[in-house]
Amino acid sequence: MLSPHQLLAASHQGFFMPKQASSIAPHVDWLMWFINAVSIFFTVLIFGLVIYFAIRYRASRNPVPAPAGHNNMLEAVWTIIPSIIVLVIFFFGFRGYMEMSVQPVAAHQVRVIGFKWGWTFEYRHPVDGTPIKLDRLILPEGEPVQFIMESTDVIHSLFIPSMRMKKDVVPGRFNKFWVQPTRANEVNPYLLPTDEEKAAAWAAAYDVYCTEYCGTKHSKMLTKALVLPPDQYRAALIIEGNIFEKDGQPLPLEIVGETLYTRRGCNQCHSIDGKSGIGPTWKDLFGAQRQFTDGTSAVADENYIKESILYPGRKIVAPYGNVMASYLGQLNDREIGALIEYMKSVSAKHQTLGGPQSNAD
Ligand code: HEC
Ligand SMILES: [Cu+2]
Repeated sequence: MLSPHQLLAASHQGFFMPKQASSIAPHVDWLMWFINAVSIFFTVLIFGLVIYFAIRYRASRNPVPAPAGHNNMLEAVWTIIPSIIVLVIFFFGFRGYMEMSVQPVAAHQVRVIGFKWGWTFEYRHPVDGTPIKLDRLILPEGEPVQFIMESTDVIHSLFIPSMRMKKDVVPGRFNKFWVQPTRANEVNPYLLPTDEEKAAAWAAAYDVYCTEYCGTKHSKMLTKALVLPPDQYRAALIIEGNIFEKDGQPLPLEIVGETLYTRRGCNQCHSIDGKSGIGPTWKDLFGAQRQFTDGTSAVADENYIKESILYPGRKIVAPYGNVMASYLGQLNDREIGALIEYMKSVSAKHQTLGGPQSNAD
């Protein structure tokens, strides 16, 4: 068992806010503390004076009130000093805002896609430039990263508290933000052998949230940002770039499908244990008869599933709503094939003869 002190040291928690982990964080914190200090100072001053005056000039001691006059000096002082303070706050706020808004010329690029209810972070493969889609962030230490953010449904907001970075993710437009991480995580999960150790290392990475209330599972839009030294960052992307293989060996398609099921957020709405969620369960889906809201029906085969993924609005399974966003252009045929194999693997009506399907082609 860790002591509370060790837990605090292992977490990213600072005194009030998580420890600073980006180049902008000291500016944000400085201004926040300055505003806090000014607020506390004036709160104490004003309440102190109110109490003091209430006692000092109480009616019993001063039965005949003196006429309240006008004091030009006093008026000038309490106009000019607050104006100067407000201008100082404006100056530092504006400077920080400009620094956050002006995009660095050379930066790593990450496309951020917010959806109900998860995140997809799209990278480019460091060697061949092909897209890599992850549900967690990997960031290089000491190098600027630009986020190009969009939403497939409603407004979300990407927040990395340790980096003091937060920006809305809005449907129908791109929002940009950039960040330069300053503190690499101590443990790199990609260098660890077992899944448990990897999971623990990811758990110790920086927290990422959605901070714009976006519906039922808004609070489940949690993920992690892992900061690695640049060479390890590159190596991690190369490993992640190939979900179809592990250690150079092709993986069975249903295993790839299972990875996509969690990594691409299908699990937020579809269970595999028979419980219905926002969407129908995938248990025994393959080969089953589907009833649609328009009264028609069909058998769930490969074509139907592919159509449901690319054009979810065409056939709405009763009694569900049309809430699934299209994955057109987001999942390629090979990935959809893997998802279908995964659905088959959790469906009793489907038995593949001759063992699991390999994707070695
Ligand atoms: C926001 C919730 C949500 C997410 C995320 C989601 N779906 Fe759906 N999905 C639904 C709902 C609701 C339905 C039923 C209504 C319809 O047919 O559009 C559905 C229907 C389906 C169907 C037809 C199922 C059936 O029972 O006939 C398939 C196949 C499917 N989704 C695949 C996927 C895949 C693959 C992913 C991830 C890449 C995914 N969905 C992500 C909500 C979601
Ligand atoms: Cu959200």
